[in-house]
Amino acid sequence: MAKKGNAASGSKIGNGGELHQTVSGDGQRLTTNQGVVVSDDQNTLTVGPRGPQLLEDFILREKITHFDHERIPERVVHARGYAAHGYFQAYKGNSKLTKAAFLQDPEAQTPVFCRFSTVAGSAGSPDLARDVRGFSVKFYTSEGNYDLVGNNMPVFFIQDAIKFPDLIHSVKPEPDRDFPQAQSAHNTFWDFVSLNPESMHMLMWIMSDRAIPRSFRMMEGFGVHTFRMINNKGESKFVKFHWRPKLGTFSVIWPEAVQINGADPDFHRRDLWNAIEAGDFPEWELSVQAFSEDEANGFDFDVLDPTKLIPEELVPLTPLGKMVLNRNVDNFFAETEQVAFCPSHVVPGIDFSNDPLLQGRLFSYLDTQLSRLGSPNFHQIPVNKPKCPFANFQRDGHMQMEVPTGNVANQPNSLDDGAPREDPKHGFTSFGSQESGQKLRIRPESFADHYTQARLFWVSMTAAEQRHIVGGFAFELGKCDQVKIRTRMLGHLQNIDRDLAEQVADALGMKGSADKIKPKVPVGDPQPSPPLSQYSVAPQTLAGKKIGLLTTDGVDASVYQSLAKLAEDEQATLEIVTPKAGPIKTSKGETVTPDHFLAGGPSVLFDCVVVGPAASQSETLVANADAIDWIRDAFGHLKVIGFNDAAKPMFEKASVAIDADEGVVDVSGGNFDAFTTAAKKHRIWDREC
Ligand code: HDE
Repeated sequence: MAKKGNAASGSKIGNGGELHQTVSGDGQRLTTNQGVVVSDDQNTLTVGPRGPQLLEDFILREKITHFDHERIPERVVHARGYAAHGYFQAYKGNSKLTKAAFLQDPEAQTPVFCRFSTVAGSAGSPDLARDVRGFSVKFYTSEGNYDLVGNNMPVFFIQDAIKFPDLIHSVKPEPDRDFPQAQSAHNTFWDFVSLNPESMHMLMWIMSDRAIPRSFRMMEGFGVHTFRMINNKGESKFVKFHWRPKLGTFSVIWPEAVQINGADPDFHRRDLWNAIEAGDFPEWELSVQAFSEDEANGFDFDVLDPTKLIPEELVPLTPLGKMVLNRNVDNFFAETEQVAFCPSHVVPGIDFSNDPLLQGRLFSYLDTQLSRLGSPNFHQIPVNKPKCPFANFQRDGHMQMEVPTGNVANQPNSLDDGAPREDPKHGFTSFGSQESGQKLRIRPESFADHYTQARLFWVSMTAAEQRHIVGGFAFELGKCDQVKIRTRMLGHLQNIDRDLAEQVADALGMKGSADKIKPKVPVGDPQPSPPLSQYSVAPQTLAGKKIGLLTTDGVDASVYQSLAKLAEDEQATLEIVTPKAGPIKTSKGETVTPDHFLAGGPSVLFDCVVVGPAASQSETLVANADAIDWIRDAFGHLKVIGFNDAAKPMFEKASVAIDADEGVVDVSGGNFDAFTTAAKKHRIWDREC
C-alpha cells in the first residue's frame, strides 16, 4: 500500500505508561484490513481496565488471526534462499540456434528474478552448509516466463526422478531425532549414496570446495540436464546451460565455513544484499554448449544422463548474453519466498530432452507450488506474474485476484469476438522428435559408467583442491558411526582413484578396509579438463572481496589511507575492526567509524586482513585473546596478512612468524604492493601442506 503524505506524527503516553504514536495532518492512518481506522493499537477491548477481554474486539481478532497464518510451508528442498532482481541482455542475435525472442535483440533488456539457495537445510539454516547451491532464474520474456532452474554444480546425485524422495529423505535430519540440520555428514545420507554408484560423480563435487562458495556472486551456475534449442526453421540442437560469474569462481575452506556459520549465518545473503545496495552489481555470462544429436551419439557417455557433464574440450561454450542483478527485493516474503520456479516454464525456442530426471521435475514443481502457495492462481502473485499479456479461460480457485468480465469462459465460442484464440504461427510447439519403444521400467545401459567422470573431476583438480576433497570425505565419513558405510564408500573411492581412496582411508584410520566393489563397466582413464578446477583457472583479483583492518585509535594514517585506496582501486571492500565499538581517530586526526568491534568481527569474515594498531595500543592488543585469535585464524585459513611494526608483538604471541611465507607481509609505511600481489591469489595454498 502506498504511503500517503509525510505528516509528522505525534505521540502520547497512555494510562499504563505505554507509547501511542498518533497521526497528524493527512498522514497515513492505521487501519484494519477492511479499511476501518484504528484509534488504539496498544490495548484490547476489555470490561473495565483490569477485566476480561471481549470477543467482539474485531481489531484484535483480525490482527492475531493474520499473524497466526503468516507462515506458509517452506520449500521441501531449497528452503533457505536469497534473491534479487536484474536483467538479461543478449550479446547478439542467436537465431541460428533458437527462436527464443529474449536471446535475439542485443538492445533489449529482459527483466529477471534470480534466487540462490542451499538444498538440505530449513529456512533458518546457516548459509555456509556443505551443500549444492540452487541457481534459479526467472526471465520475464516478451513471450512468457522462462525459468532456468539450475544448480552451481553441473551434475546430480541420481539419474531417475523416482529416487529423489529417497535422496532427500536421506540427507534431511534423521526422522527419529530430527538432526543433523543442513548437513550431509550423517549415516542415512552416506548409507543411501554408498548404495548408489550413480551418485559418485556428484559426491566428488559435493566434497569439493564448490559446496562452500565464497559468495553467490562468485558461483557458477549450470542447467545440469541436456535441453533443446529450436530455431525458426524448426532445426534443433541439444544444449547444456552455463552461468559464469564475472568475479571468478571462489570458495572458502571448510574450517572457515564452520566458523562463518557461527559468526554470520547470513554470510551469503548479507554479501549479495550489501553488494547490490553499494551499486556493485554482480554479473554472470550465460553460455551454452550446443551439439547435434549425431555428435551426442559419438560421446562415450549418454547426454540424457544427468550424472555426466560434457567436458569443454569436447564442446566449447558459446556465450549468449549476460545477467546483471541490480535491485534488492522490497519484501523478502512477497518476492523471494513466494517466487515459484518451474522447469516446465519454457518459451518457444527452448524445449526438453528425455533426461529422466528432468522429465520428473517437469511434473514436480507445479505440483509443489500448489501445496506451498495454496492456490492454482500463484501465477498472479506479482513476482510470478508474466510481464507480457496473458489470457485464457482458466477461472476461479483460491485467491483469484483478477476480475474476468463477460459471460464466456469456454472455447470454442461464438459469443465473444474479442476472446483469446490460438496462434499456430507464434504459439509454443514441441520439437517433433521421433519416439517409439516398448513400455518398460529399465535403466539404459548407457547410464552404467559411474566412475570415469568422477575420476575426471579428481584428475582435473589442483593439489589444494584434491586435499580439500580428501578432507571433505574424511570429515563426513568420520561422522558416520556405521563402519559398513565407511568401508562401502572406500570401495567406491578405490574405483575412482586409488590415491584418493588411500588418503581418505588413512585419514579415517581405516587403511586396507575398503570393500571390493565391481564397476558395472570398465572405468576410463580421462585426461584432465582444467575448467572443472576453480583454482587452475581463477582470475587473480581482489574484486568483490573483503579486506579487514584490525586497528585502534591513533591508527597510522598512511596505512589506513593506502589500504582504503587499494580497496577502491581493486573494487574490494575495506572494513575496520576495533577493540571498542566507538569511532577512532587516525594519526592525522581523521575520524573513522569502525564496521565491527572485535568480538563481533572475527577475521573469518574477510578474504585478506591487515593488523595495524597504533604503537601506543599494541600492548593492550597483545593481551586481548580475540585479537590474537584474529591473527591465528587468518593464518590458519590461508589468508594473506599484512602487519605494521606495532603489530609484531601480537604475531609473536600468536606464534605466527612474520616471515612465515609470501602471505605474511610487512605493510609499515603504507606499502601494499607485495600484500596486493599475494592477496590476489585468494589463498596461500602451500601453507596447509
Ligand atoms: Fe529441484 N525441486 N528437484 N532440482 N530444485 C525444488 O520446487 C525436484 C533438481 C532446484 O529457488 C522444489 O519450488 C525433483 C535438480 C532448485 O525456488 C521441488 C527433482 C536441480 C530449486 C523440486 C529435483 C534442481 C528446486 C522444492 C528430481 C538442478 C529451488 C520447492 C527429479 C538442475 C527453486 C520448489 C527456488 C526446488 C523437485 C532435482 C534445482 C520439490 C522431483 C537436478 C534450484 O519441486
